[in-house]
Amino acid sequence: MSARQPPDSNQPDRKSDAATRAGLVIVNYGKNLLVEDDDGALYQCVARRGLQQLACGDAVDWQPTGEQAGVVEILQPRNTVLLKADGRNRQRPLAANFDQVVIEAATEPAMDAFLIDKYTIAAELAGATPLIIINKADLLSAADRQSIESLMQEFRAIGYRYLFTSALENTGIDAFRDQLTGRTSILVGQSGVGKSSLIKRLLPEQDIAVGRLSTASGQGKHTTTTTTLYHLPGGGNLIDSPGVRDFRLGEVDPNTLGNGFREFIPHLGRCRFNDCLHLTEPGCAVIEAVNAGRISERRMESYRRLQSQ
Ligand SMILES: Nc1nc2c(ncn2[C@@H]2O[C@H](COP(=O)(O)OP(=O)(O)OP(=O)(O)O)[C@@H](O)[C@H]2O)c(=O)[nH]1
Ligand SMILES: [Mg+2]
Ligand SMILES: [Zn+2]
Repeated sequence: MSARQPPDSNQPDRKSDAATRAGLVIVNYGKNLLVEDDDGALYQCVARRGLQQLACGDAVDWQPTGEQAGVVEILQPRNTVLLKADGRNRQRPLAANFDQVVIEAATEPAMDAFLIDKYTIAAELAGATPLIIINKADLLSAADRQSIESLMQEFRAIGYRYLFTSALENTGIDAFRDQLTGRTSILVGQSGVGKSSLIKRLLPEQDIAVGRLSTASGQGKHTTTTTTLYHLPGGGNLIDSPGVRDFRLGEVDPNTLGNGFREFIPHLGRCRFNDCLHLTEPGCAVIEAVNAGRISERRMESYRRLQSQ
């Protein structure tokens, strides 16, 4: 037997089975991963060569290589995944195995209804439920509140929940916690809306960095740079993610996009043409529903915008 040959080369399965343990990816720092075992202990891991990109929330099999270190060997199939484009415009997994996408917005930075739409569609296409949080409620004038309420009525009509919170004044936090209990949620939204601030309210013991809004630009300073999974005391997990300027949906088949609009679903399959894209086709059941006031014009406009991107 050559010295370079691994000692277990005749029985690779037995060896790896014996040493392999189940784990949960808590943070992905790029090359390095923080993996939690079934007992809640944390290990600094690297992925074995050739393994696909891992994400926060991934279920993995890994092998210890030292006291608190290991190598991730196997990625378990994902129930859900959210992708994001990296600097080179390649799609990378941001987080996996969540069942709820919490879309956080505020008036500072200015609310972007199209961004909220895109997140609801990403959630639906991933197979997760959207929840909308309007944070910084303490900053809202009566007029702000009214215009936000009327936008939220659109989302409510679709079947989405929304809540007002203030991380600053500690309001709406209990209602928010209720929506998180027993689920794995990912918190998304523009930089500076207060995602980390809300998590701090839910987990006061944790050391969570919070950024400052530059008053000059109204843009959030990018504070959270890694996606991290936190366990909630009442059960459930919450994943904090770095804020975005813009969120792109990535590659979606034009024929599939309509499935991301939950309010389109009852009308899909009722168009004259099987391959109807609901843009200008005659006999389109979705366009009829818009004309009849059953689908919001604004959401339809978002649909058209996404189809043309
Ligand atoms: N007035 C007010 N300010 C808030 C509230 N929540 C957060 N902020 C402030 O908003 C700024 C940004 O908060 P973060 O929690 O860092 O925002 P974030 O969404 O995590 O930002 P990124 O990590 O960059 O994505 C901080 O200065 C917070 O103090 C709130 O409810 N009301
Ligand atoms: Mg943050
Ligand atoms: Zn149609």
